Amino acid sequence: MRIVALAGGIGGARFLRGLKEAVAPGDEITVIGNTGDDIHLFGLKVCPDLDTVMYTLGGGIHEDQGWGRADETWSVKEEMKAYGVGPEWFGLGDRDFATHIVRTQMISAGYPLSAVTEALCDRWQPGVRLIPMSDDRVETHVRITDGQGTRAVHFQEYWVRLHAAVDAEAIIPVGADTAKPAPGVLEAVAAADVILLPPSNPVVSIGTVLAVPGIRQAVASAAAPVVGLSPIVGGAPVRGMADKVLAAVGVDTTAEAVARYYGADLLDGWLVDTSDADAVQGVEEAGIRCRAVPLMMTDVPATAAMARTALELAAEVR
Ligand code: GDP
Ligand code: FO1
Ligand code: CA
Repeated sequence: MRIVALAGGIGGARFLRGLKEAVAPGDEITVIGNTGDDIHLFGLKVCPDLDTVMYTLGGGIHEDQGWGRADETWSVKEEMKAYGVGPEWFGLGDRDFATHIVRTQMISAGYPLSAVTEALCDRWQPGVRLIPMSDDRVETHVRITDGQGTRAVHFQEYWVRLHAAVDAEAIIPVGADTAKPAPGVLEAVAAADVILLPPSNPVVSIGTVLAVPGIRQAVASAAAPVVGLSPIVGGAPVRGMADKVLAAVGVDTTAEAVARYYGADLLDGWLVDTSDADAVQGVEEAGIRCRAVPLMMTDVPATAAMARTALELAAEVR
């Protein structure tokens, strides 16, 4: 079976670890990764969501953080601080720097991001094919108003430095409107037997992937059933700032509202947590098959059970 999953960072990666356990030998998983979180720092291109998927599935992730490397040291970061060269608020470790150096070196040599990602994955062997949503630069910015007035800040500054403390007035995936799907993306979607939307951030992760012209259309018109899993449990994100960015796009922070945000033209099935069982009827009325099952990714077996249920629902709605 050919499975395609769109993914952001921590939530997507954790789901994929369970999906790998749930599939049969010979099944292929292609991950279309979000690059809207990418940030250029110290002359290097950092791809947080691609790296979180690669490290998590490749066994190098810092498990508690969900981002960055395990067994990290911070000498380079300390030296940059000693030189007074910022920003200090984004935690880049020594091991992680190596990934960004290799990536930036290959891009400078003319390789597209998709080829670079493939090369980095040669080392990590994530067990899935990881393709960036686009080889073109897309960077999510957030419009905010605070003591310094109204301005746009990079998504990473909004989340990591400002902790999403101020409201997000608008989410702007800069470059998305002229970006092209990376090689292999549309082909993988067209050839898929199942397409999954993991419990990633619906706006700045899945939403950004879908904002690349051609991708949403391809997923909506694909022969494969499309099944998503709610990242909102009990009316709140399990972690992160999904509530803030959902508000920016006028969507309530509920399991039902997110399904409607994706749309019945895109989604065939939707899994909500048992605590949101009251949402099932509303989702079904929107024309999307819906089931309430445990959706907390507490460990790999629990996540594998979620993935199995998603695949079962896909078979039902096919
Ligand atoms: P990020 O790029 O690191 O923010 O990761 P993603 O965008 O891939 O996923 C973030 C989303 O994962 C958040 O909106 C969380 O609510 C969601 N999430 C994290 N853990 C869980 C979980 O155990 N269950 C569910 N249903 N969602 C989760
Ligand atoms: N998230 C943080 O909350 N604090 C950090 O200092 C931080 C550093 C960082 C470095 C490399 C990387 O790949 C990811 C990093 N993240 C950090 C996570 C990053 O902000 C992700 O984009 C979030 O998980 C939201 O998508
Ligand atoms: Ca992300």
